[in-house]
Amino acid sequence: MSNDPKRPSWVPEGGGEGFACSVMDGVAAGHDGIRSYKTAGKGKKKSKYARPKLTPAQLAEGVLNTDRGILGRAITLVESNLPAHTDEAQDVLKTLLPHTGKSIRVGITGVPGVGKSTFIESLGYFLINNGYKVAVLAVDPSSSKSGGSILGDKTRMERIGRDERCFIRPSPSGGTLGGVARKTRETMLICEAAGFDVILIETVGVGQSETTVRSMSDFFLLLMLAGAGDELQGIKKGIMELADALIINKADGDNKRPAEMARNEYERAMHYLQPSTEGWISHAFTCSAIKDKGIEEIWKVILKFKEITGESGVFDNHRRQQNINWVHDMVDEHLRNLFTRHPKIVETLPGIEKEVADEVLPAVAAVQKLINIFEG
Ligand SMILES: Nc1nc2c(ncn2[C@@H]2O[C@H](COP(=O)(O)OP(=O)(O)OP(=O)(O)O)[C@@H](O)[C@H]2O)c(=O)[nH]1
Ligand SMILES: [Mg+2]
Repeated sequence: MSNDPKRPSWVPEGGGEGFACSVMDGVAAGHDGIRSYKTAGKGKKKSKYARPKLTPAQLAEGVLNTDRGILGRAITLVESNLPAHTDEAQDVLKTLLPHTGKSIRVGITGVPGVGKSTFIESLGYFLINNGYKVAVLAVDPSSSKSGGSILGDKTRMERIGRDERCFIRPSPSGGTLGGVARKTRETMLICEAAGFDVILIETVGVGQSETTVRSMSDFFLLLMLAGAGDELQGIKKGIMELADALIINKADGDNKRPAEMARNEYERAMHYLQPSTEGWISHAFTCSAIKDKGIEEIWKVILKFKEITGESGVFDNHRRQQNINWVHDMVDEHLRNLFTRHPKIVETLPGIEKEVADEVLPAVAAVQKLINIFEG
C-alpha cells in the first residue's frame, strides 16, 4: 500500500503527476456529494447555488410577468403540504385573484388509453399556433402511488412540451382527491394570472376524478372509442350527462366508419339525457387526435359554447357556483379530517363498526354515539 492516500492502487508508486487519476478531497457531505440537511447550514456559508427565498409579493409579481421559473415556484408553494407554506400560498393567491378567470377551462375525461393526452397535445398544438397560450394540468389521485402518468406525457407531448406558449404541469401528488383537487384548482388560477388563456385538464384513472375535474372546468369533454361497448369503457349515464361534448376518438384508418356509426348512435342517445349545461345541447363528434383531424371543429364548438353561455349569463353563474361549491367541499373535507383523526374516534370507531356489522347496534344509534364522543 502506498503512503499517499490520494494515489489510486493502479497508479505505480511514484507515478507522479503524469497520471490523470487522483483521488480528490472529499466534501463534508453524503455519498452523493450533496450536503446533508444535518451538515447544511452549520457553520458553512450558504451555497452560491441556493435560490434566494422570494416573498409572496415577489412570487406574485413573477407570475404576472410570466416568469416561468417563478411560476413553477409559486405552484410548488401551493402544492406544499407544509402548514408553514399555507399562509404564504394564500397571500400569493390573494394578490393574483383579480388577474384570474380570463381563460376557458376545458376538462377532458375518458377511459385509460382513449387518447386524452394525444388529444391534448393535438388541441394544444392547434391552439398555440392560433395565438393562444395553453396550460395543461392533470388530476390524478393515484399519482403518489404511480408516480404520475402525465409526467411521462410531458416528454411525450413533444410538439408542445418545450414550447414557451405552453405550460405542462403533472398532477400534484396529494394523497386525497380533495387535496389533489385543491392544488390543481389553485395551479389553474396561477396559470391564468400568468396569462395562459386556455387551461386543459386531463383526468387520470377512472373514478371520482371525473366529477372533480368537471367541478373546475367550464367545458367538459368526454372522449370515447367506437365499438368498445359502454360497460367496457366504464361509461355510466351519469358521466355522459356531465359532458358538454362527446368525442369518438381514433376515427382513422379502418376505424373511421365504426367511429362515425358510434357518433350517430351516441348523438341519438344524448337526446334522452339531461343537458350538462343550461341552454346548451351537447353533441357527439369524431376526431383523430393522432392525425390532427377534427380538432379545429371541436375548438369551434368550445368557442360557440363560450359565446352562448356567456351571453345568457350561464358561464359566469356556473363559475360563481363552482367557487361556492369549492368552499363547501373544503369545509366538508376539513370536518371529516377533524372527525376521523380525533383520538377518541380513532380509539372507539373499530368497536362501534363491529357492533353495527354484527347488527348489535343500529346505524343511526352508532352515528349518534360517534357524534357524542366527537363533541365530547
Ligand atoms: N389510431 C389512433 N391512435 C390513437 C389516437 N389517439 C391516441 N392514440 C393512441 O392510443 C394510445 C393511448 O393514447 P394516450 O393519449 O396516452 O391515452 P390516454 O387516454 O391519455 O391514456 P391514459 O393517460 O393512460 O389514461 C397511444 O398509443 C396513442 O398513440 C388516434 O386518434 N388514433
Ligand atoms: Mg394520458
